[in-house]
Amino acid sequence: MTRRTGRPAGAWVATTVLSLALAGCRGNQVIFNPQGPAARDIAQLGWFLFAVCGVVYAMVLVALAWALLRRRREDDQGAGATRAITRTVALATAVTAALLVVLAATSVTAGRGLTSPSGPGAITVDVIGHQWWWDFQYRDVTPSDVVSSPNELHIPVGVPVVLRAQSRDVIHSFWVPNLHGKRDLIPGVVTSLWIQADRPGVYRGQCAEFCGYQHAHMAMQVVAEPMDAFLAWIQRQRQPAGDPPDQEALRGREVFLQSPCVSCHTVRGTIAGSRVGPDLTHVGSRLTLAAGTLPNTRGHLAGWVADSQSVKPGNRMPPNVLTAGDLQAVLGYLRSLR
Ligand code: HEC
Ligand SMILES: [Cu+2]
Repeated sequence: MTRRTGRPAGAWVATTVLSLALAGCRGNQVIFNPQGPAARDIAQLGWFLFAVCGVVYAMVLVALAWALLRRRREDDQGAGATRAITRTVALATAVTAALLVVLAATSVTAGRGLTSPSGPGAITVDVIGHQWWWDFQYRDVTPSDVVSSPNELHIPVGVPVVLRAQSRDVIHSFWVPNLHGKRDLIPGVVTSLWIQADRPGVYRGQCAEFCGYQHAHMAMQVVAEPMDAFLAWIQRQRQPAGDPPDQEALRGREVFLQSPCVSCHTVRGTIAGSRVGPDLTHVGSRLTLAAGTLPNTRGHLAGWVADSQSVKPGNRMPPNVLTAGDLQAVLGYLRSLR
């Protein structure tokens, strides 16, 4: 029985491992699929190190096999043999030293390229880490035009974007593998990095430094789009919330503005102006809720507002106080904020 299934099982394992490995090379949160200059430099460095180390490893194994299989000879203890051994060891040491110098030089050069200032025309976005969500703020000369886009970073394709990263509480780490390596967000310090996307797409990133209970639910989406789409997006985001489109949303706004929601959330154009939680002015336009935890549908929004603590235990939003009717109205209002 075992013998008969042995081969197909082996083939099955091999196919599965291979297809998993290949699947891991695509995807929107994968270092093997670089979509910008910084990620490409990092991937190239990684492959180079892998290749050099692979060749060295293979050579060591060959030498070991040769040493094990070779027969002992008469003159192994002779002066000639000793000289040959000394020569070989000296040569191997020299090659190792040279390789280490080359590896150090390549990694320093790659590091320099990653930190060198980006060219003119770069746009700047402030990245602010919170337990457990991201705020992306687009500066503007007019303070009221500063746009906040929680958990969703929009960038124009082909343009360097400088990120100035800070934390409001503990250390977080910004990591979007398709676009760049990790950069820590440290309380009291502004760190920076720049990213650039070659192609339109949605890339996923995640906090890469353990930051407490819901660290694993601290993700973000990077939406890279052509410049005109990006400009249209930011133009829409600059607008304050419009008037509710229907009766339900109208009542929802009333409930929202009279409930504890306003002590933590901003909806520009209303009296809600607190920044403890994510800005909700355009919450209906986002892809996900609660830092990539839920898709942004009415059902998931309902689940979140009704009982966010069971969705993301320990998160900084207190338990719901709304009645069922009020909750429905607030959902209608939040969905209308696009
Ligand atoms: C004590 C502060 C606080 C109060 C009060 C509060 N929230 Fe929140 N809210 C938060 C925080 C913090 C988050 C982010 C949670 C996370 O992702 O970890 C959040 C997230 C949200 C989100 C998801 C936003 C997004 O883009 O991911 C919605 C929607 C929301 N709150 C609606 C409400 C509503 C409606 C009320 C009133 C019934 C309310 N909140 C009351 C702090 C608060
Ligand atoms: Cu974090």
